[in-house]
Amino acid sequence: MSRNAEVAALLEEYAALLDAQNVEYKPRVYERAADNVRDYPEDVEELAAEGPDAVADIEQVGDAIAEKIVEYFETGHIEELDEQREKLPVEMGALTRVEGVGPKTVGDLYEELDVQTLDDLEAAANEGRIRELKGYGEKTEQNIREGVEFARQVQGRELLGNARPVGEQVRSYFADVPAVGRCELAGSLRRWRDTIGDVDLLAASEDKQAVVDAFTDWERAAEVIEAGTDKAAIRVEGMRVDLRVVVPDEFGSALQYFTGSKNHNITLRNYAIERGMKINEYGVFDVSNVEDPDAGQRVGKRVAGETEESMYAALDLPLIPPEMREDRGEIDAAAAGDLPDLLEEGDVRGDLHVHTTWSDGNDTIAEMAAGAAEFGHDYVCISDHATGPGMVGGVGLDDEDLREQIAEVRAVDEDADVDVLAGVEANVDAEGDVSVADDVLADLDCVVASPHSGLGTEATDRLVAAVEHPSVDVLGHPSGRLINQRQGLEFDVREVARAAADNDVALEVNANPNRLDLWGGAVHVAVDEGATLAIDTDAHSPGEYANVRYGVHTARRGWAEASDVLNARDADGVREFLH
Ligand code: DGT
Ligand code: CA
Ligand code: CA
Ligand code: ZN
Repeated sequence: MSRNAEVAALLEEYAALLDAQNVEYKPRVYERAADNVRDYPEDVEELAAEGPDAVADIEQVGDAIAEKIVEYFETGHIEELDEQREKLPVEMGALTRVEGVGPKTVGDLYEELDVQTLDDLEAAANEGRIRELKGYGEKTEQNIREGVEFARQVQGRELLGNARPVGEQVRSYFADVPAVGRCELAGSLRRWRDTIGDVDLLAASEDKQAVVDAFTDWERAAEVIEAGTDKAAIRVEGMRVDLRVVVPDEFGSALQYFTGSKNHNITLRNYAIERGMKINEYGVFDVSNVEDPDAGQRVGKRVAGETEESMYAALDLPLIPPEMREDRGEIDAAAAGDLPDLLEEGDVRGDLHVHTTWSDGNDTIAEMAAGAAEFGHDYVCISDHATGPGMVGGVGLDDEDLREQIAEVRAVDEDADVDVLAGVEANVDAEGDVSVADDVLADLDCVVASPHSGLGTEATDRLVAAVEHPSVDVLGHPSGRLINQRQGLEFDVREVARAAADNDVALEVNANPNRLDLWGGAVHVAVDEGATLAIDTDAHSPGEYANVRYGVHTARRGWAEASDVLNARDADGVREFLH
């Protein structure tokens, strides 16, 4: 597991701090470098060990940036970043999470109003001080006031895509610690929730203290928050990581308990009580002959606990996959023998939504095709942005561009190791229409229609119209939300799903960790309505193909089976659906 994302975040912070001080040009350079570091398919830390020249081999990473990256891995700090942080002592991450507040605004508000924190920003907005500033009106102030509220709600919850690698890094570190027996992620991370409050880990050991010590000694721990004899918490990349250590015999019961969700556990506990059983983090206990089952945690005859399977089996239930443990009826389904046969990572055979240098992607059609082959896909659909509202800076393709691109896709397809399909990602306008000429639509294999504008409004009719459009094949990131940043469209998922099922349009589960759109609860409704899903990464470089796992587990949160998923079919099956 690499630390590429961690380094990328620091470069982005540096870019934002410079941007806030109106430094020209350099912020973009650092942002581009950050993107390429984040997407770099191998471990940047290993390059750094070889020195700055090796790091500078990464595209868009120059000597100065390469040296900073090496400095960071060697010392844990980047001196110039620390200097900028001192110059502009603001909570950049929290402030720029407010919609409409970018680094430049942060710079202005610090200069003029000494705004450093979300509290400062809220006070300035409430007291009407922002509207007094040059270039800032009443409307902006109002937007900021509303944005602060949203930013507060999401504060402290980390994206799954950032938290998951941290959890996996602890596990691989523990793989070399002799005292650690079994070790699993727990909590929301094991359930693949789209945001994570804290990272939970559970380890089994006969020597709990040794495991706690190894944990708090981990070189990646920026801080030890607390440490006891069988549990500890550290901070890694700003995230709290909780560890609990139990004896091997109680590993299954503890894992079941600490995986949650809380509501799943409550419903399961009641289910157990009705059957004369008691379930807790120490096991399942038969209390049918016990006078006072609440006299203690370990009262009754212990019938299960070493494995999670044994816990559910003791209640005559099959193991319920962690992603389903959200109290959405999974216990009843398990009891009735109706658990779905969930989609698995290996079921996905292609990607129907990726970008290239033709629009805002980083790599060519041929490179994206080669990347798809290397990832193990059978097919990939190139779906660059069409022009239209929401497409800034002339990024999108017009009809003529698309005609040319289709020709290139056909040429690449001849030699590629995967089937390369010609697609487009068209913007869904306010009427649910797409702005691509009919003859071009007819030549394309796949039309992904996605909302990029007018977000934050009620949009059921608009999305239903898009789904009913005769050329549309996939409704891309249906809500347009950006987790922790932008709320996205509101719509009646059931109504849109029903229309999608009726019109043979697939609903996307966009696997980008910033989107996860549709999300688990919505997937559950879509599957219930018989809609087909498309699990797409929206990759802008080959490194992002690996994000597909976030889409797969999000679909599993919605009880999806392989048969619900378009790109779990082979290439012929996909072509048939698109036709
Ligand atoms: P998060 O961290 O907010 O993303 O969500 P979780 O689900 O990871 O919650 P966390 O870290 O507070 O606790 C981990 C698990 O421990 C949780 O999923 C279920 C279990 N748990 C914690 N508190 C309670 C509780 O009060 N009652 C029950 N039944 N289980 C709990
Ligand atoms: Ca947690
Ligand atoms: Ca926790
Ligand atoms: Zn896209």
